[in-house]
Amino acid sequence: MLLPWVSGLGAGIVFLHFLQKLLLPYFWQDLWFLLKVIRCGIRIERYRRQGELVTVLDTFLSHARRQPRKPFIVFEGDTYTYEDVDKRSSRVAHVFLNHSPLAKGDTVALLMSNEPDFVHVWFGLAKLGCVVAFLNTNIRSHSLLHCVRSCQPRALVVGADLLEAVEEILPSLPADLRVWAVRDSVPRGVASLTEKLRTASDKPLPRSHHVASNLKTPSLYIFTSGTTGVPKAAVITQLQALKGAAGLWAFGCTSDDIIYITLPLYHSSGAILGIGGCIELGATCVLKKKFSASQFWNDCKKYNVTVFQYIGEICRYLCKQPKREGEKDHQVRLAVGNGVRSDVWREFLDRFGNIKMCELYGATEGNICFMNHTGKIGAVGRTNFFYKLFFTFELIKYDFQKDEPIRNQQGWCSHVKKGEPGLLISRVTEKNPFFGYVGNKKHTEKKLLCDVFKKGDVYFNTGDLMVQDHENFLYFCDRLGDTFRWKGENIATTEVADIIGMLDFIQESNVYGVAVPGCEGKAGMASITLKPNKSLDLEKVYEQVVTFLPAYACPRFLRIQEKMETTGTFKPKKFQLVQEGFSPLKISDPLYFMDNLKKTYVPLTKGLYDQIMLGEIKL
Ligand SMILES: *[C@@H]1O[C@H](CO)[C@@H](O)[C@H](O)[C@H]1NC(C)=O
Ligand SMILES: *[C@@H]1O[C@H](CO)[C@@H](O)[C@H](O)[C@H]1NC(C)=O
Ligand SMILES: CC(=O)N[C@H]1CO[C@H](CO)[C@@H](O)[C@@H]1O
Repeated sequence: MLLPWVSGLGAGIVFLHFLQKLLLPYFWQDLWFLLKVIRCGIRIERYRRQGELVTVLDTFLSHARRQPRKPFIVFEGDTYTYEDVDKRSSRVAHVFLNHSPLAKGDTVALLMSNEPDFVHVWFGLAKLGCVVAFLNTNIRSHSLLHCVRSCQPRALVVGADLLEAVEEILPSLPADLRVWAVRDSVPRGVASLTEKLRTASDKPLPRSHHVASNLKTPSLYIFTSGTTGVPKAAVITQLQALKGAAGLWAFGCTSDDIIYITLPLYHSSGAILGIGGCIELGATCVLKKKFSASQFWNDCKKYNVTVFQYIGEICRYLCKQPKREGEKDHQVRLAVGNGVRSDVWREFLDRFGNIKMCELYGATEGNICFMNHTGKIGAVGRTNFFYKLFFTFELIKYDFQKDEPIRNQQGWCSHVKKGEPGLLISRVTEKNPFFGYVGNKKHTEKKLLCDVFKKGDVYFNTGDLMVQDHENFLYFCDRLGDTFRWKGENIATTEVADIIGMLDFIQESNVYGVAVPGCEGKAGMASITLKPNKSLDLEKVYEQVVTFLPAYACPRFLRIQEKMETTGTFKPKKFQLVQEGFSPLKISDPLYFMDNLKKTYVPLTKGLYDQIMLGEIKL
């Protein structure tokens, strides 16, 4: 009697399974992912209710107690256990406690390359309840000065290899700012942290120093150019750090994973998703000073890496490497990151084996993020009924000529249809707040769109153009506004334009990014006009940009215009120029290309152009 019933049930299940595959092909993946997100939310909420706030640092400290001998960081062959990092960061805290009293909530700026001391100093300061501001290690002179000043730190800690950059600006730094270097011999005006660390105590610090009273208190400042103008420090609250740190866990990583971090730690992906994510799991990370395509797989094999973090460029550079024996012979099973193009994604999987590529979308300061929890190639994520309950985001119509969202006669914005690109905006609410930037209120307000669909509503403007397809997968299209991405960094066009504009023969300069086939992001182009009766000095332009800008921000192309066209609001027109790109066949204005060997800009000939298009010249 049981048999028909069982087979009936079986048939029913098979039928349901088919139905579900047909109608809701992603149901289980969606649901599974949602449950994870909810679990994470419940845990944070439970801690909050219990009045026991657990920050990323608290999680680290509990691992250090429970698994002191477990390797936490592996760097250039040396292993630092959880206990080692705990002790050394306590030393850092004691140095600051004794020599440069800092109060809870004070800001300390950190300028350091990827190395274990980055983490030691970060955690040491966190143990004192300080907010740590991570500075981009590529910036120099007045950009660096601007960043330091804008977050008003009480102290600045500098890595040994970056001390020269600080020496340059030392006279211009505020007199009461204490500068510490992680080096034995230091110039006048700089204190040696290394020396003090030797004698400092490694005793744990009382929890009262760092206990968080509220998860909305700032924990870090991370510089981003947002999508508007100069770099600004985005406020990363304890809560955001916690959420970011749950990323690897949400993608299915465990404490047994070994995570390879080659991305710079001054960005949120390296620091929060990478280091924070590793702490959340209690896992081990292999930290690399700088990404190297030729050493990548050797490192992965040598250290038994199972997970790595990427940006699109990393995957492309790895695909470009000469083929070798046994490329699939490694233990990497998962990669987390963003910006990999579909063609590269496919090639990568073909060549290096079945690695789960987990695409992630989210701005450092944003209040929204997407994950490819279904693994559709090319998509950054997927939305569904559940997701919409938690994150209200919309894709709205955008006017590319005017560079602003389109509003109808009543002044409201409107949604794009499925399959059409629209500006991604995300509702700012109590549950989904936007904490803005340090100091300058104007910058914060500029990132917000008000009265979008009704009076009084407020949205965070991501500045990113996205498409949602009929299956609700989301795809990244382009970045709008005053920035573009190149080599994994955000380039603030106004900052580049200001640097070029300082030259005495330049009337105006207008900077934007142009698409180059086969490259992620956009290559920089500066369109300039000359002052009357002045002539163009290409070597001077070259010298100016390489002196004042990080390598990735130097415009690859120059275009000399007779006259600069402006919009109704006197902003230089960009849309048309971006569309025209850099083809000497289509553009009659003189074009030049940056030549790092000759240390100047050279005329962009048809031959040069063809080589760039074929990918024969590395940009
Ligand atoms: C990697 O794994 C192999 C085999 O499991 C082991 O013998 C080796 O010691 C591991 N290497 C490291 C650096 O942990
Ligand atoms: C530019 O040069 C021309 C002739 O050499 C002269 O007439 C004119 O006044 C100059 N203009 C300016 C702005 O210096
Ligand atoms: C979390 C998750 O499921 N991520 C998916 C991302 O995409 C890859 C495919 O490239 C899937 O295998 C992953 O499962």
